[in-house]
Amino acid sequence: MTSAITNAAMQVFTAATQTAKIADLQRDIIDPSTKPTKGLTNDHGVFVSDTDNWLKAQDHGTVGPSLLEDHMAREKIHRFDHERIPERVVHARGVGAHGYFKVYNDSAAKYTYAPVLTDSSRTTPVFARFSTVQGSRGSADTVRDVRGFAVKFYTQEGNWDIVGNDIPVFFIQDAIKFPDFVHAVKPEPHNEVPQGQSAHNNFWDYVGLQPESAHMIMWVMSDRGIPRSLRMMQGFGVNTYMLMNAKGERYFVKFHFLPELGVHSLVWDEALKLAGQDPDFHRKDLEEAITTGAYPKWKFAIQTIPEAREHDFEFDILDATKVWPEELIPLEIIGEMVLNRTVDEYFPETEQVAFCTSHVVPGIGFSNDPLLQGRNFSYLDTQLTRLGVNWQELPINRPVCPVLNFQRDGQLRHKITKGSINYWPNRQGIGRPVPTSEGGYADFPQAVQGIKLRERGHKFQEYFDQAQLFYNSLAPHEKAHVVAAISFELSHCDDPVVYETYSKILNNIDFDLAREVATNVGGIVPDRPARQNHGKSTPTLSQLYYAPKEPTIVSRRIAILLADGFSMAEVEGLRAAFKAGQATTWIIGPRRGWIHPKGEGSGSSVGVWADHHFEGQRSTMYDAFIIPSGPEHAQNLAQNGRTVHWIREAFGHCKAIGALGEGVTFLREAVQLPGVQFAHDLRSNSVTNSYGVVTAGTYDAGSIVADTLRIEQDS
Ligand code: HDE
Repeated sequence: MTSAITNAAMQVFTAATQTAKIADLQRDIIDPSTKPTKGLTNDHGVFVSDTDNWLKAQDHGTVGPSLLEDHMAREKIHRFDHERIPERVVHARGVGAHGYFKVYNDSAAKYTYAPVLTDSSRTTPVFARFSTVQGSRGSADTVRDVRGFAVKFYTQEGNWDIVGNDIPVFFIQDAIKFPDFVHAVKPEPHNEVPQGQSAHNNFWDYVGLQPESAHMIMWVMSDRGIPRSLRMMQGFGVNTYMLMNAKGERYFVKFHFLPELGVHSLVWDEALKLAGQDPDFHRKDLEEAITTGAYPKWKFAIQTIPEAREHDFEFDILDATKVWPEELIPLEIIGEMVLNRTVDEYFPETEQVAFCTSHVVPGIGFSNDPLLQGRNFSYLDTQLTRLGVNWQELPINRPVCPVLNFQRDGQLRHKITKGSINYWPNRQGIGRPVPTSEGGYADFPQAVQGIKLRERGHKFQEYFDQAQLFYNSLAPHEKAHVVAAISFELSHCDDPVVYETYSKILNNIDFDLAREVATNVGGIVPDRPARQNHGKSTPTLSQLYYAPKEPTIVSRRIAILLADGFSMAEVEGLRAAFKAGQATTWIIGPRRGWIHPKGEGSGSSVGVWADHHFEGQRSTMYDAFIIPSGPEHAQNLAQNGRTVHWIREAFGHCKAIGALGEGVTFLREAVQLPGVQFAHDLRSNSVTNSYGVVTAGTYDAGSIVADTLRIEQDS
């Protein structure tokens, strides 16, 4: 990225992001450039004169033993030895950003008295952390996995956390199963293989024996499992929560985030390659979008069901393996979330942020969803191990509203509370703090009765209806991707019991799916469906449904492939047009340096500065490509194996590709696929579009951009 873009955008975003939480964090931010002293100190403030030589007993010129008395050296090493904390047992790899949340009006007041959801004059600061689930902190971003979508709302009534995912359902129905599920998906215990993948015996063995996971498996094996960007995913609270209104009425609720840029995915081959070529692809994408001012934005929506209608549905609304179909319970869009600030330092913010499903504010509560009830125990518990008992005092976790209570002591307590009283009730009862019902969290007076049993409701026993609904709702290419994904995963399982069992599970979802996968992986090919397909489908489950209404190239990465001898006017025109569409443009040339247009010699400083050289990047890192005209430039490109590979690979990944004049000749030769013709006449001005490739004889930035937009949208 050019520093010019970064600096300009930085100024815009610095001004725009002063939420109450950012102001709060300032108390703990150290900016070395503004410290009154330049001197380097130890942890106790004593200046250090030498950080590079351990104190030794030696004659000058000889090496003597290092002395333990060097307290400066010992402190440095001790601190270093303890830099790591336990990584999250799941969702270890993540990336976070700050932003804000706003509601549009008070329409949700029908359901809740929580001001964060009803007061449109408020801007609530948020911190969002996105994550993969299976891999360790150092694993790759683009693996096939669920993505965590956790948001901490720093409301004036305290912190509220939605600890959600990019997929609306979950693998299991009861929290007690979570340790088994996680053990099964994580690297196998004997050899700690595989990393960042569910393609192994134990995972498919477990889910084959737990058919309640079938619905979630369909989602993870679909394109949802390999998002193009964290900014292009839906977010779901998954569990069923409760809302309470001022009249004391309760509603079941599900929370949704809908990305402004639509839902988009990588293709599997791209995801696999990126995992090696750029393991930080999603982290960098988020950072690039925010620092260039293309702030990620989601609409926030709720689905609600009045308490009295709990049992009116075919499925149990407390079962986290089921969606609430939008045809039955429509989404109400009530607000939006924008992320507009990257973190200053990864560890104290993204690593130390601690989410808990039990963090709710007055007006929001819990349902009896058995997954949620277990989660409410687990998250607080895990933070104690990860961060210690005073984790809520850490800057990223502390609320922006006052905290005052009699909780005390414990390791690493930061706060110093004055006074002689640390209990309630106390003889100074009029003092502070006193429990207050006004504005306090109110539990709903709910009658509870039952027999203690280890059982699940009978509707929880139905596992395949919605898995089938999801699969039926996919477009043909999306279905093909599911077949390929499950076939890939089961191919990595070498125990026949595993792939045979799973082929059978699939036959409960779709006969063709089961047959295709079983044939691919050596399973038992069924000769009849295990159950009748109910034939229902809904458009809202395919990610195509979430494409933006107007095509957009905002924040898309467009590479202009250049060799010496190109046309300067064209490149300048294209760059200006892409910039106007808020895409980022990257010049890729034979070297990082000046690439010269037609008629300029190698010593000339007339030209375009290449951001990268052909070998330094890969086609997978870009959304679209343009090859300008120029006979010499096209010939230079054609002679380079790497550029030919760039184009062939991008074409195979269905990327939008544009070419002009002689660039089209290069493109045609590079792709060289039998039967693929880019209809094009070099003398003609007309723009043609076939196979996602836009070609034109001569330069007209307007039509090239318009067509690229259209293709971007289609692909
Ligand atoms: Fe989590 N989950 N989870 N989970 N989860 C954790 O908490 C757990 C579940 C989710 O960015 C852990 O702080 C149980 C569903 C996200 O810091 C842990 C169960 C959903 C994150 C934990 C579930 C999630 C976590 C590990 C079964 C989607 C990352 C570290 C009942 C709605 C949050 C931590 C972040 C993290 C427990 C199931 C989402 C161990 C017991 C369902 C996004 O406490």
